Amino acid sequence: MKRTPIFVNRPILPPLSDLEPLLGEIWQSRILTNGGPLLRRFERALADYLEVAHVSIVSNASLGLVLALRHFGITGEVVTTPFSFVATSHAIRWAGAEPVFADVDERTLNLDPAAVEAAITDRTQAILAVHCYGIPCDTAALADIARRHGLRLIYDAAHAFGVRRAGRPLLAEGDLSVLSLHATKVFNTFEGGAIIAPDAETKAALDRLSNFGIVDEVTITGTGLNTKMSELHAAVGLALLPQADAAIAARNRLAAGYWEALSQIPGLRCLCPPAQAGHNGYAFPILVGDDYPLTRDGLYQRLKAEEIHARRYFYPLIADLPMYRTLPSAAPGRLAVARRAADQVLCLPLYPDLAPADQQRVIEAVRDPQC
Ligand code: T4K
Repeated sequence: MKRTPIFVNRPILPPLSDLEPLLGEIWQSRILTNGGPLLRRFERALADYLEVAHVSIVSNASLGLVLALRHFGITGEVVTTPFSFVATSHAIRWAGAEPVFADVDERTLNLDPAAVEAAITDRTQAILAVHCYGIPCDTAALADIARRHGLRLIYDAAHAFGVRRAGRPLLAEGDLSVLSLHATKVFNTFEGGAIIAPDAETKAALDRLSNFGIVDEVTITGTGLNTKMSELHAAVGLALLPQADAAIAARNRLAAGYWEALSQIPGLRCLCPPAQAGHNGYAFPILVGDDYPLTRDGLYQRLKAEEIHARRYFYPLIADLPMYRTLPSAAPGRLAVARRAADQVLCLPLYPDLAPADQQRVIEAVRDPQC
């Protein structure tokens, strides 16, 4: 019997009835983009929800990262993690700079501060760290390294919507943080992103860069890009924001269920400890080790045969992709922790309305992989 597919992720959506009045406003005003009224409202609502000073909303996080690097004029070396979605390194290249890979920490799979420090040269201008799966980086150690070496510290916070640590929003860390509002994220505007800015002046500069560098009809001050979000996407964001808390709570409940069922299985390591206060339940990554009856790829295929579409986020390692593997920092023998993680990781299906019976199907298939 063909079973219904279970995907790794499903987006949350606002009720259409909440979206319709906002669409009515767009049709009435005929302002479709270029920093319209809904975008401005969404920007304020998002900053308030995230408890950050300012956000500059963009069309996606990839371009947000490019803008963040361009804002600081980074064209030299950027120390970064190879264990991420490929957008992280691609953004460095699109900004005109060069990635230098440093290994990750075994416990978090985020940049290892000691490896970062060892990778710094006199051409290094910035660190681009990722809070992978919404798990916080060692922000204190990275800030200390950045300060001592006079580097910019930028966070790819694509996965970190709403994450708090010791009562503080993680997104407030670093010189700038970039959030993704893509369909696959904890909160989405279909496509979208946001740069968290510490002050109004930085936000204004980022907003200009996002709009061709335009100041007014006759003044253009920088080589800007078009990375604006439309009113349609902003309307989705405004209509969906009231559901963000419930979505995070549901994700954390499901993640706790996986932890309970899978954390004691020999050969498996669950990366995210159970619902740490302030986490957002973005993903449930497991690492498949030698004591498990199947390899990671064996488990991936076994689940797929059951129509369970787990995903190998993040494999292949960025440093092993054709456009990066000739870099000295990507050489074989380096990045041992990241390479092992890329070979072992599997993200299990996790989204707010994952039905209990479907989660049970996943748990049973992982628990008894040879049935
Ligand atoms: N930095 C990091 C660390 C990131 O992870 C990402 C993006 C970025 C930067 C860049 O952010 P953006 O520029 O996108 O804002 C997805 C996403 O496209 C990507 O945004 C995300 N990270 C990455 C981790 O995953 P794919 O190619 O794996 O997605 P796809 O289309 O295979 O979708 C995965 C599953 O989600 C599907 O099996 C079904 C479900 N899905 C997906 C979409 C798009 C839906 O149910 N509905 C949908 O509309 O890259």
